[in-house]
Amino acid sequence: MTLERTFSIVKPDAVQRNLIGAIYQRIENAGFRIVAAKMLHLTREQAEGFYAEHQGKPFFEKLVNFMTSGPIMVQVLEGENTIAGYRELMGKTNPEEAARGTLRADYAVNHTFNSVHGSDSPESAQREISYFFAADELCDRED
Ligand code: RTP
Ligand code: MG
Repeated sequence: MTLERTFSIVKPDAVQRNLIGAIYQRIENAGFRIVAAKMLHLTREQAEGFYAEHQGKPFFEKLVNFMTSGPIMVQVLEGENTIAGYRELMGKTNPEEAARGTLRADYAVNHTFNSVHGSDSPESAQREISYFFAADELCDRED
């Protein structure tokens, strides 16, 4: 079995509504292991750097304002096929298009306040994990 890691955020709208535990439960029920986690309140600079690929898009300002509006939980998930599998668990960006039973269908408020983030490729997973975590903050969960 090849273990794959992805980077995940519980966004400010979900932290504010006390949904950290519910979302962690769904992540663990889906078979992913949390190997690192912490709570942060992003600065504008951190949010702009994290979402650099979206700079210049019409929703960029709104996204940065949202992501700096309150604390978030950042975590690294490990398991089989974790990048694609966690994207599937999240559902589509816009909750109106997200499949039933996905995190966004169940928890997102709208297209921007959509409760969770997950890396979209191995390259972004690596970049995003190292954006927030040092190598020694990731725990070995192979058991
Ligand atoms: P994420 O990066 O947060 O996992 O979400 P994603 O891949 O599904 O969506 P992406 O296209 O990367 O967009 C990043 C985040 O920007 C906000 N957004 N708002 N039209 C809009 O109002 C709009 N489009 C995107 C969402 O918070 C989205 O997750
Ligand atoms: Mg994305």
